[in-house]
Amino acid sequence: MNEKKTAGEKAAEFVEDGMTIGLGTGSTVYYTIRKIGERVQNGLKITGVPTSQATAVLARGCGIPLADLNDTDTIDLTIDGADEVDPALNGIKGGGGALLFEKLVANASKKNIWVVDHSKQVEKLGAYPLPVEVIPFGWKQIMKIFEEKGFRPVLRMKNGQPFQTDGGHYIVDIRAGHAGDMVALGKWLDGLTGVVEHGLFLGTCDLVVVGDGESVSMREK
Ligand code: DER
Repeated sequence: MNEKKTAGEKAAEFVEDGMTIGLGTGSTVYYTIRKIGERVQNGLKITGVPTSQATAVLARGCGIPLADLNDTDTIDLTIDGADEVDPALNGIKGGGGALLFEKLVANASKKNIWVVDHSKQVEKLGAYPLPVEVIPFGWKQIMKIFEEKGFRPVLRMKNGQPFQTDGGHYIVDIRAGHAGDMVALGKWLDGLTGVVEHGLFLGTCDLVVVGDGESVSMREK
């Protein structure tokens, strides 16, 4: 059974007529967007706010009307994926490279739902490399800072070139799981000049929909 599909399609049930919906990025929320598109074809009236170019193309292809975040007052519900989710529904995101726009859309949302397969559930965040979005100018200086902290930074590459986000930034993946206090780590990263955003999403998710084999479960914050 496709656990991503099970979770993704289940989350689409939370979408109601007249809502403005934040549309996440990734291979699980892909199924949510497809299911929402089917419902739009059957008369559902919603407006989607995409978190990436890739999601905008997918949503447009599904016939979902879209709006830019800057033209949106509030977002009723955002549905997105995640790379790790702990028991308190804190998470690591950014595996798909969309973390900055995802965090902006999530922060503008009344409710956030994450859709994951069961492998994303962890007791403690940090086994998954933490994506850190940095501006290209001086990225090597930031790498040095991470190396001195023992975070083993890796510049994310694509087709032999540094991966570029929709915002034109680079992503450095760091292994900081041993840092322990994720709140303190997030605050430290927020203070680093040249760091645009990071993939620690703490206190964001209200409900996680988990695909597990044939079944789907949900956990609220
Ligand atoms: O970049 C992200 O945070 C995406 O939501 C993504 O990493 C989610 O992973 P998925 O493709 O396994 O759903």
